[in-house]
Amino acid sequence: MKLEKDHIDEHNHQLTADHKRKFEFVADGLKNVDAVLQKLIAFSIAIPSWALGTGGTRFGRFSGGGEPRSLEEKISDVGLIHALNRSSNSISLHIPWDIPENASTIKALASHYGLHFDAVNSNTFQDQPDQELSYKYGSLNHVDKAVRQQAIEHNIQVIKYGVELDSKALSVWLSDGSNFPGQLNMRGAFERTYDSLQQIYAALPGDWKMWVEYKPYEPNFYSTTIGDWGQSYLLSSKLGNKAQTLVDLGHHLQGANIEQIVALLLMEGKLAGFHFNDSKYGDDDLTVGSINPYQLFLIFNELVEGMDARGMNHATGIGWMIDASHNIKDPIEDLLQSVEAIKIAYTQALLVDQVALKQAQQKNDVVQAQEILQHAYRTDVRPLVAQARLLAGGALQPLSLFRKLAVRDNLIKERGLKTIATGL
Ligand SMILES: [Mn+2]
Repeated sequence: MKLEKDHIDEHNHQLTADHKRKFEFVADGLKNVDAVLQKLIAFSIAIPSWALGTGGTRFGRFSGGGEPRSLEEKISDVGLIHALNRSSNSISLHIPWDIPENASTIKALASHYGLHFDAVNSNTFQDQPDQELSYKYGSLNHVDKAVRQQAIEHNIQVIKYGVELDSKALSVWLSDGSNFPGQLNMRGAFERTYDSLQQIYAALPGDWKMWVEYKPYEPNFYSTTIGDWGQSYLLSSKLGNKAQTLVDLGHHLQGANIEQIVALLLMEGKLAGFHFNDSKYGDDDLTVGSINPYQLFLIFNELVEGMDARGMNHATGIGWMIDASHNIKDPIEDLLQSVEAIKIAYTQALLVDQVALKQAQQKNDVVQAQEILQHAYRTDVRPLVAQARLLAGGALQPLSLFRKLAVRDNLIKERGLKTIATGL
Protein backbone atom coordinates (compact mmCIF):
# COMPACT_ATOMS: atom_id res chain seq x y z
CA MET A 1 0.00 0.00 0.00
CA LYS A 2 1.36 3.41 -0.93
CA LEU A 3 0.48 6.49 1.06
CA GLU A 4 -0.64 9.43 -1.09
CA LYS A 5 0.63 12.92 -0.39
CA ASP A 6 -3.00 14.10 -0.32
CA HIS A 7 -3.67 11.87 2.68
CA ILE A 8 -0.89 13.52 4.63
CA ASP A 9 -1.79 17.04 3.52
CA GLU A 10 -5.41 16.62 4.49
CA HIS A 11 -4.48 15.10 7.86
CA ASN A 12 -2.04 17.94 8.58
CA HIS A 13 -4.53 20.56 7.47
CA GLN A 14 -7.11 19.29 9.94
CA LEU A 15 -4.62 19.41 12.81
CA THR A 16 -2.80 22.63 11.94
CA ALA A 17 -4.51 25.07 14.30
CA ASP A 18 -4.13 22.85 17.35
CA HIS A 19 -0.54 21.97 16.46
CA LYS A 20 0.44 25.60 15.88
CA ARG A 21 -0.79 26.62 19.31
CA LYS A 22 1.15 23.82 21.04
CA PHE A 23 4.30 24.40 19.01
CA GLU A 24 4.35 28.13 19.70
CA PHE A 25 3.89 27.50 23.41
CA VAL A 26 6.99 25.30 23.66
CA ALA A 27 9.05 27.21 21.06
CA ASP A 28 8.47 30.47 22.91
CA GLY A 29 10.73 29.47 25.78
CA LEU A 30 13.61 28.22 23.63
CA LYS A 31 16.61 30.07 22.24
CA ASN A 32 17.63 27.66 19.51
CA VAL A 33 14.37 26.37 18.00
CA ASP A 34 15.51 26.46 14.38
CA ALA A 35 18.74 24.61 15.12
CA VAL A 36 16.81 21.95 17.05
CA LEU A 37 14.32 21.53 14.20
CA GLN A 38 17.11 21.17 11.64
CA LYS A 39 18.79 18.48 13.73
CA LEU A 40 15.48 16.66 14.11
CA ILE A 41 14.81 16.75 10.38
CA ALA A 42 18.25 15.26 9.71
CA PHE A 43 17.90 12.51 12.33
CA SER A 44 16.77 9.15 10.99
CA ILE A 45 16.58 5.69 12.50
CA ALA A 46 17.05 2.45 10.56
CA ILE A 47 14.31 -0.17 10.60
CA PRO A 48 15.40 -3.81 10.76
CA SER A 49 13.83 -6.13 8.22
CA TRP A 50 12.85 -8.57 10.98
CA ALA A 51 10.74 -6.07 12.93
CA LEU A 52 7.96 -5.85 10.34
CA GLY A 53 6.35 -9.12 11.32
CA THR A 54 4.98 -10.16 14.67
CA GLY A 55 7.76 -11.71 16.70
CA GLY A 56 7.51 -14.99 18.52
CA THR A 57 7.93 -15.98 22.11
CA ARG A 58 9.76 -19.11 23.21
CA PHE A 59 6.33 -20.71 23.31
CA GLY A 60 4.43 -19.53 20.30
CA ARG A 61 3.76 -17.00 17.64
CA PHE A 62 0.56 -15.14 16.92
CA SER A 63 0.42 -13.52 13.53
CA GLY A 64 -1.36 -10.19 13.36
CA GLY A 65 -2.28 -10.49 9.69
CA GLY A 66 -1.08 -8.67 6.60
CA GLU A 67 2.56 -9.32 7.44
CA PRO A 68 5.06 -8.83 4.62
CA ARG A 69 5.66 -12.07 2.71
CA SER A 70 8.82 -10.99 0.94
CA LEU A 71 11.69 -8.56 1.11
CA GLU A 72 9.84 -6.36 -1.38
CA GLU A 73 6.84 -6.14 0.95
CA LYS A 74 9.11 -5.39 3.90
CA ILE A 75 10.64 -2.51 1.96
CA SER A 76 7.14 -1.30 1.15
CA ASP A 77 6.27 -1.32 4.88
CA VAL A 78 9.38 0.67 5.77
CA GLY A 79 8.47 3.05 2.93
CA LEU A 80 5.09 3.52 4.56
CA ILE A 81 6.65 4.25 7.95
CA HIS A 82 9.06 6.72 6.39
CA ALA A 83 6.28 8.47 4.47
CA LEU A 84 4.40 8.95 7.74
CA ASN A 85 7.27 10.05 9.98
CA ARG A 86 10.07 11.09 7.54
CA SER A 87 12.53 9.62 10.07
CA SER A 88 13.01 6.02 8.94
CA ASN A 89 14.95 6.32 5.72
CA SER A 90 16.92 3.09 5.87
CA ILE A 91 16.47 -0.62 6.30
CA SER A 92 18.82 -3.10 7.91
CA LEU A 93 18.81 -6.58 6.40
CA HIS A 94 19.28 -9.84 8.18
CA ILE A 95 20.92 -12.59 6.14
CA PRO A 96 19.69 -15.25 5.46
CA TRP A 97 16.18 -14.21 6.50
CA ASP A 98 16.13 -11.56 3.79
CA ILE A 99 18.45 -12.38 0.95
CA PRO A 100 18.34 -9.80 -1.85
CA GLU A 101 18.15 -12.08 -4.91
CA ASN A 102 18.43 -9.20 -7.34
CA ALA A 103 20.33 -6.34 -5.74
CA SER A 104 19.69 -3.69 -8.39
CA THR A 105 15.92 -4.30 -8.40
CA ILE A 106 15.86 -4.22 -4.60
CA LYS A 107 17.92 -1.04 -4.50
CA ALA A 108 15.66 0.63 -7.06
CA LEU A 109 12.58 -0.35 -5.08
CA ALA A 110 14.09 1.03 -1.87
CA SER A 111 15.06 4.30 -3.50
CA HIS A 112 11.53 4.60 -4.91
CA TYR A 113 10.47 4.96 -1.25
CA GLY A 114 13.41 7.23 -0.41
CA LEU A 115 15.20 4.44 1.46
CA HIS A 116 18.76 3.13 1.53
CA PHE A 117 20.37 0.14 3.22
CA ASP A 118 21.92 0.34 6.67
CA ALA A 119 24.15 -2.32 8.26
CA VAL A 120 23.78 -5.93 7.15
CA ASN A 121 23.45 -8.53 9.88
CA SER A 122 24.91 -12.03 9.79
CA ASN A 123 23.34 -15.03 11.47
CA THR A 124 25.36 -17.87 12.92
CA PHE A 125 23.04 -18.39 15.88
CA GLN A 126 20.75 -20.89 14.20
CA ASP A 127 21.15 -23.64 11.62
CA GLN A 128 19.72 -23.17 8.14
CA PRO A 129 18.11 -26.11 6.30
CA ASP A 130 20.88 -26.43 3.71
CA GLN A 131 23.73 -25.92 6.15
CA GLU A 132 26.48 -28.54 6.34
CA LEU A 133 27.77 -28.10 9.91
CA SER A 134 25.79 -27.18 13.00
CA TYR A 135 26.18 -24.14 15.26
CA LYS A 136 24.76 -26.05 18.21
CA TYR A 137 28.05 -25.62 20.09
CA GLY A 138 28.98 -22.21 18.72
CA SER A 139 30.13 -20.62 15.50
CA LEU A 140 33.12 -18.26 15.45
CA ASN A 141 34.34 -19.72 18.75
CA HIS A 142 33.65 -23.37 17.89
CA VAL A 143 36.33 -25.89 18.83
CA ASP A 144 36.14 -27.37 15.31
CA LYS A 145 37.98 -25.29 12.73
CA ALA A 146 35.62 -26.41 9.96
CA VAL A 147 32.61 -24.95 11.77
CA ARG A 148 34.48 -21.70 12.36
CA GLN A 149 35.40 -21.60 8.69
CA GLN A 150 31.78 -22.06 7.67
CA ALA A 151 30.74 -19.18 9.95
CA ILE A 152 33.55 -16.96 8.64
CA GLU A 153 32.49 -17.64 5.05
CA HIS A 154 28.88 -16.82 5.90
CA ASN A 155 29.94 -13.43 7.28
CA ILE A 156 32.01 -12.73 4.17
CA GLN A 157 29.01 -13.66 2.03
CA VAL A 158 26.90 -11.19 4.03
CA ILE A 159 29.47 -8.46 3.33
CA LYS A 160 29.14 -9.26 -0.40
CA TYR A 161 25.36 -8.87 -0.24
CA GLY A 162 25.86 -5.60 1.61
CA VAL A 163 28.31 -4.26 -0.96
CA GLU A 164 25.72 -4.83 -3.69
CA LEU A 165 23.21 -2.77 -1.68
CA ASP A 166 25.65 0.03 -0.72
CA SER A 167 25.59 -0.91 2.95
CA LYS A 168 28.61 0.29 4.89
CA ALA A 169 28.69 -1.96 7.94
CA LEU A 170 28.54 -5.59 9.01
CA SER A 171 26.81 -6.16 12.30
CA VAL A 172 27.94 -9.29 14.14
CA TRP A 173 26.05 -10.75 17.04
CA LEU A 174 27.06 -14.17 18.29
CA SER A 175 25.13 -16.43 20.58
CA ASP A 176 28.38 -18.36 21.18
CA GLY A 177 29.04 -19.29 24.77
CA SER A 178 28.36 -22.05 27.22
CA ASN A 179 25.40 -23.28 29.18
CA PHE A 180 27.40 -24.99 31.93
CA PRO A 181 30.65 -24.42 33.81
CA GLY A 182 33.45 -26.45 32.29
CA GLN A 183 31.84 -26.64 28.86
CA LEU A 184 34.22 -24.12 27.32
CA ASN A 185 37.69 -22.87 27.99
CA MET A 186 36.89 -19.16 28.21
CA ARG A 187 40.27 -17.93 27.05
CA GLY A 188 40.30 -20.41 24.19
CA ALA A 189 36.79 -19.37 23.14
CA PHE A 190 37.80 -15.71 23.12
CA GLU A 191 40.98 -16.36 21.15
CA ARG A 192 39.17 -18.45 18.53
CA THR A 193 36.53 -15.72 18.22
CA TYR A 194 39.23 -13.09 17.77
CA ASP A 195 40.96 -15.20 15.13
CA SER A 196 37.67 -15.71 13.23
CA LEU A 197 36.76 -12.02 13.43
CA GLN A 198 40.20 -11.09 12.11
CA GLN A 199 39.52 -13.12 8.98
CA ILE A 200 36.13 -11.44 8.50
CA TYR A 201 37.69 -8.04 9.20
CA ALA A 202 40.22 -8.68 6.44
CA ALA A 203 37.32 -9.02 3.97
CA LEU A 204 35.80 -5.61 4.85
CA PRO A 205 35.91 -3.02 2.08
CA GLY A 206 37.95 0.10 2.91
CA ASP A 207 34.96 2.28 3.78
CA TRP A 208 33.18 -0.36 5.85
CA LYS A 209 32.87 -0.90 9.60
CA MET A 210 32.42 -4.04 11.65
CA TRP A 211 30.00 -3.60 14.53
CA VAL A 212 30.63 -6.05 17.35
CA GLU A 213 27.55 -6.58 19.51
CA TYR A 214 27.63 -8.03 23.02
CA LYS A 215 25.07 -9.71 25.23
CA PRO A 216 25.44 -11.13 28.75
CA TYR A 217 23.23 -14.21 28.50
CA GLU A 218 20.59 -15.97 26.41
CA PRO A 219 20.54 -18.32 24.58
CA ASN A 220 23.55 -19.42 26.60
CA PHE A 221 23.06 -19.10 30.33
CA TYR A 222 26.49 -19.60 31.88
CA SER A 223 28.86 -17.62 29.66
CA THR A 224 28.62 -15.65 26.45
CA THR A 225 31.88 -15.29 24.55
CA ILE A 226 31.21 -11.60 23.80
CA GLY A 227 29.31 -10.98 27.01
CA ASP A 228 29.74 -7.31 27.79
CA TRP A 229 31.06 -4.02 26.44
CA GLY A 230 34.53 -4.69 27.82
CA GLN A 231 34.85 -7.91 25.86
CA SER A 232 33.49 -6.25 22.72
CA TYR A 233 35.78 -3.26 23.23
CA LEU A 234 38.75 -5.59 23.68
CA LEU A 235 37.97 -7.34 20.41
CA SER A 236 37.24 -4.16 18.47
CA SER A 237 40.43 -2.55 19.79
CA LYS A 238 42.55 -5.55 18.79
CA LEU A 239 40.86 -5.76 15.38
CA GLY A 240 41.50 -2.16 14.35
CA ASN A 241 39.87 1.14 13.44
CA LYS A 242 37.12 -0.38 11.35
CA ALA A 243 35.79 -2.37 14.31
CA GLN A 244 33.59 -0.76 16.94
CA THR A 245 31.28 -1.78 19.75
CA LEU A 246 27.55 -1.93 19.13
CA VAL A 247 25.29 -1.20 22.10
CA ASP A 248 21.94 -2.97 22.20
CA LEU A 249 19.98 -1.43 25.05
CA GLY A 250 18.54 -4.79 26.11
CA HIS A 251 21.91 -6.50 26.33
CA HIS A 252 22.90 -5.54 29.86
CA LEU A 253 22.41 -7.00 33.29
CA GLN A 254 19.82 -5.24 35.41
CA GLY A 255 20.90 -1.91 36.80
CA ALA A 256 23.82 -1.46 34.38
CA ASN A 257 24.62 2.20 33.81
CA ILE A 258 24.28 2.20 30.03
CA GLU A 259 24.76 5.96 29.72
CA GLN A 260 28.21 5.63 31.29
CA ILE A 261 29.15 2.79 28.92
CA VAL A 262 28.04 4.93 26.00
CA ALA A 263 29.94 7.99 27.22
CA LEU A 264 33.23 6.11 27.46
CA LEU A 265 32.90 4.22 24.17
CA LEU A 266 32.13 7.50 22.46
CA MET A 267 35.13 9.14 24.12
CA GLU A 268 37.36 6.42 22.67
CA GLY A 269 35.85 6.62 19.18
CA LYS A 270 34.64 3.04 19.61
CA LEU A 271 30.87 3.49 19.72
CA ALA A 272 29.48 1.92 16.56
CA GLY A 273 25.91 2.79 17.28
CA PHE A 274 22.70 1.55 18.80
CA HIS A 275 20.13 -1.12 18.74
CA PHE A 276 17.19 0.56 20.41
CA ASN A 277 14.55 -1.29 22.41
CA ASP A 278 13.38 -1.30 26.00
CA SER A 279 13.23 -3.86 28.75
CA LYS A 280 12.23 -4.44 32.32
CA TYR A 281 13.96 -7.73 33.08
CA GLY A 282 16.35 -8.87 30.36
CA ASP A 283 16.52 -8.75 26.60
CA ASP A 284 12.81 -8.10 26.44
CA ASP A 285 12.91 -6.31 23.06
CA LEU A 286 9.97 -4.11 24.00
CA THR A 287 9.01 -0.85 22.31
CA VAL A 288 11.63 1.87 22.77
CA GLY A 289 10.69 4.20 25.61
CA SER A 290 7.84 2.02 26.86
CA ILE A 291 9.46 1.07 30.18
CA ASN A 292 12.22 3.53 30.99
CA PRO A 293 12.10 6.71 28.92
CA TYR A 294 14.23 8.58 31.49
CA GLN A 295 17.13 6.20 30.90
CA LEU A 296 16.75 6.76 27.17
CA PHE A 297 16.96 10.51 27.75
CA LEU A 298 20.06 10.12 29.95
CA ILE A 299 21.71 8.05 27.22
CA PHE A 300 20.90 10.70 24.63
CA ASN A 301 22.23 13.37 26.94
CA GLU A 302 25.61 11.58 26.98
CA LEU A 303 25.43 11.07 23.22
CA VAL A 304 24.70 14.71 22.41
CA GLU A 305 27.33 16.01 24.82
CA GLY A 306 29.91 13.45 23.71
CA MET A 307 29.28 13.85 19.99
CA ASP A 308 29.43 17.63 20.27
CA ALA A 309 32.73 17.34 22.17
CA ARG A 310 34.16 15.32 19.27
CA GLY A 311 32.59 17.52 16.57
CA MET A 312 30.50 14.63 15.27
CA ASN A 313 27.37 14.91 13.15
CA HIS A 314 24.51 13.59 15.28
CA ALA A 315 22.66 12.09 12.34
CA THR A 316 25.56 10.28 10.69
CA GLY A 317 28.29 10.00 13.32
CA ILE A 318 27.12 6.62 14.58
CA GLY A 319 24.53 4.02 13.55
CA TRP A 320 20.95 4.32 14.82
CA MET A 321 18.73 1.30 14.54
CA ILE A 322 15.73 -0.23 16.21
CA ASP A 323 16.12 -3.85 17.28
CA ALA A 324 12.87 -4.94 18.80
CA SER A 325 10.52 -7.81 18.29
CA HIS A 326 7.38 -8.67 20.11
CA ASN A 327 4.20 -10.45 19.69
CA ILE A 328 1.10 -8.48 20.52
CA LYS A 329 1.34 -5.13 18.73
CA ASP A 330 0.90 -4.23 15.10
CA PRO A 331 4.58 -4.13 14.02
CA ILE A 332 4.19 -0.89 12.03
CA GLU A 333 2.42 0.85 14.91
CA ASP A 334 5.15 -0.36 17.25
CA LEU A 335 7.87 1.03 14.97
CA LEU A 336 6.10 4.37 14.72
CA GLN A 337 5.97 4.50 18.52
CA SER A 338 9.65 3.52 18.77
CA VAL A 339 10.88 6.17 16.34
CA GLU A 340 8.78 8.77 18.12
CA ALA A 341 10.23 7.79 21.52
CA ILE A 342 13.78 8.05 20.16
CA LYS A 343 13.13 11.46 18.67
CA ILE A 344 11.52 12.72 21.86
CA ALA A 345 14.53 11.61 23.96
CA TYR A 346 16.92 13.12 21.41
CA THR A 347 15.02 16.44 21.45
CA GLN A 348 15.01 16.56 25.24
CA ALA A 349 18.77 15.99 25.21
CA LEU A 350 19.18 18.85 22.72
CA LEU A 351 17.39 21.11 25.21
CA VAL A 352 19.81 20.43 28.07
CA ASP A 353 21.69 23.60 28.92
CA GLN A 354 25.16 22.07 28.68
CA VAL A 355 26.95 25.27 29.71
CA ALA A 356 24.91 25.64 32.89
CA LEU A 357 25.26 21.92 33.60
CA LYS A 358 29.06 22.11 33.37
CA GLN A 359 29.07 25.11 35.71
CA ALA A 360 26.92 23.24 38.21
CA GLN A 361 29.22 20.21 37.98
CA GLN A 362 32.27 22.42 38.48
CA LYS A 363 30.73 23.87 41.65
CA ASN A 364 29.54 20.48 42.88
CA ASP A 365 26.02 21.90 42.84
CA VAL A 366 24.31 18.54 42.75
CA VAL A 367 20.82 19.94 43.15
CA GLN A 368 21.20 22.37 40.26
CA ALA A 369 22.69 19.68 38.01
CA GLN A 370 19.63 17.51 38.58
CA GLU A 371 17.33 20.49 38.00
CA ILE A 372 18.96 21.22 34.66
CA LEU A 373 18.64 17.64 33.41
CA GLN A 374 15.09 17.21 34.63
CA HIS A 375 13.98 20.57 33.29
CA ALA A 376 14.86 19.31 29.81
CA TYR A 377 13.36 15.87 30.43
CA ARG A 378 10.10 17.30 31.72
CA THR A 379 9.60 19.61 28.76
CA ASP A 380 6.85 18.33 26.49
CA VAL A 381 8.84 18.33 23.25
CA ARG A 382 6.24 16.46 21.18
CA PRO A 383 5.18 19.64 19.31
CA LEU A 384 8.84 20.19 18.31
CA VAL A 385 9.13 16.66 16.96
CA ALA A 386 5.82 17.11 15.13
CA GLN A 387 6.91 20.46 13.69
CA ALA A 388 10.13 18.92 12.33
CA ARG A 389 8.06 16.14 10.78
CA LEU A 390 5.70 18.67 9.25
CA LEU A 391 8.60 20.62 7.73
CA ALA A 392 10.02 17.36 6.34
CA GLY A 393 6.72 16.47 4.66
CA GLY A 394 5.49 13.87 7.14
CA ALA A 395 2.28 13.56 9.12
CA LEU A 396 1.70 15.55 12.29
CA GLN A 397 0.40 12.41 14.00
CA PRO A 398 1.69 9.35 12.12
CA LEU A 399 0.03 6.77 14.32
CA SER A 400 -3.43 8.29 14.18
CA LEU A 401 -3.18 8.71 10.40
CA PHE A 402 -2.09 5.05 10.07
CA ARG A 403 -5.22 4.06 11.96
CA LYS A 404 -7.53 6.50 10.23
CA LEU A 405 -6.50 5.19 6.82
CA ALA A 406 -7.03 1.61 8.05
CA VAL A 407 -3.64 0.69 6.63
CA ARG A 408 -3.49 -2.69 8.33
CA ASP A 409 -6.92 -3.69 7.01
CA ASN A 410 -5.71 -2.81 3.53
CA LEU A 411 -2.55 -4.85 4.02
CA ILE A 412 -4.60 -7.83 5.19
CA LYS A 413 -6.76 -7.50 2.07
CA GLU A 414 -3.65 -7.38 -0.10
CA ARG A 415 -1.60 -10.06 1.63
CA GLY A 416 -4.02 -12.18 3.59
CA LEU A 417 -4.66 -12.82 7.25
CA LYS A 418 -2.36 -15.79 7.73
CA THR A 419 0.90 -14.38 6.41
CA ILE A 420 4.05 -14.81 8.44
CA ALA A 421 7.14 -12.69 7.93
CA THR A 422 10.56 -14.32 8.08
CA GLY A 423 12.43 -13.85 11.33
CA LEU A 424 12.31 -15.15 14.86
MN1 LIG B 1 20.66 -6.22 18.74
